[in-house]
Amino acid sequence: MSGVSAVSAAKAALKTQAIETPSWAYGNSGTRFKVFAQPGVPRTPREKLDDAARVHEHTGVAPTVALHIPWDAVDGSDGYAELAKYAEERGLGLGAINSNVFQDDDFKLGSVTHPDPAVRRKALGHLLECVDIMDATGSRDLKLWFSDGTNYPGQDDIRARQDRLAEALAAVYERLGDNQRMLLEYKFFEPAFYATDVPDWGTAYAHCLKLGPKAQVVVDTGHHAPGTNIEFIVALLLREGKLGGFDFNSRFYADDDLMVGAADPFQLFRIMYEVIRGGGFGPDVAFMLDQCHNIEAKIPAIIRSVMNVQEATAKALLVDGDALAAAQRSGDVLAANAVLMDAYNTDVRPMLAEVREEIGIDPDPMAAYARSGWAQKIVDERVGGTQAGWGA
Ligand code: AOS
Ligand code: ZN
Ligand code: ZN
Repeated sequence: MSGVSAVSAAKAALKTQAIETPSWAYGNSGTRFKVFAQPGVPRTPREKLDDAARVHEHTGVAPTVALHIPWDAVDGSDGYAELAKYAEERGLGLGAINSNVFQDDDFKLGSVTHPDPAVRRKALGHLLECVDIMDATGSRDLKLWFSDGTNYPGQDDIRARQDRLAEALAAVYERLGDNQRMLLEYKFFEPAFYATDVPDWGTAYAHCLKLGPKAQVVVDTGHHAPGTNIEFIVALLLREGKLGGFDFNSRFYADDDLMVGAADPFQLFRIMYEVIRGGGFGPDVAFMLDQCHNIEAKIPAIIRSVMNVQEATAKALLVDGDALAAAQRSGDVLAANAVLMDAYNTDVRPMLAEVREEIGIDPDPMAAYARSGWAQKIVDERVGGTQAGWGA
């Protein structure tokens, strides 16, 4: 493809990208040491949607918001339908429903893998309730992350816990509607330190494969050991038709939940390249953020994160596929690497500014938000904002 048509194809693709922001990123959050409360944070799910609407207004590519139950709980299925309507009135849709079977005393030794069947029933009940909520909100995806695991060798039976997990996942799968999916998230450690029940993509993949096509793996970029080649996992899952989406964030050490693209923009580019190469750039792979903004202002941090994903995507879209394939075929290692690096080293910011102008928004989302006065308005109007949920 010539330079000019490559750029226009990339611009057209960028206009179709959708990046989902998480409701919990708008609220106060912190580490186990301290929550630094920020003035003006949302007090209700509706106020989180108000903030998300600002992110969408200034970026043009953040049309849905992931909910977390019970952090975003409202009364009854009518309440969720009304929340969906509230979102729609602001140009938004409700996205993935995130379940929570990790913040209840009963789940100290596990949720769906707990040795006590009564606790397992309680955990399953919550997951099924989340599917009821999806029916009311029109959400497609149920995102399942389990903190289940053990801290000490011998604490529980590793194999039996897999059986219990499989049983619960099968019950949830059964309950899914035709247009609904379950996305199973893995995480190599924390809060369990000896053995986590869904520690890696292989475990998630094995369960999803058995369950069927509505079960897909979600890759949280922060959930890998240092040095893991995440783009390889992405390529493999896509090849197997099992990549359901991403929880994007950045890590330096563990599950840091920093702004995506902040710690390692090159890794994000490599991931996006494999997404595009594997045919995953489309509605079937959900691009979600899973971040917390503990010391920085939340809305601009989310805007910046969305822009970081766009920039990595734009660079990946600019990889000259023909030149790369030719270099790979001829075994020219350096030329092949140079093709990727040329795309990565392209300054795509002017192109993205044009994309924004072409869809009728300000070319500089950060400046537009700063000028909008929203940050001051929420400080003036919202008193007593709530904590997102971690450590609550
Ligand atoms: C936890 O480490 C995971 O990243 C989950 O995605 C978690 O459920 C999310 O951060 C909040 O729902
Ligand atoms: Zn996550
Ligand atoms: Zn995480």
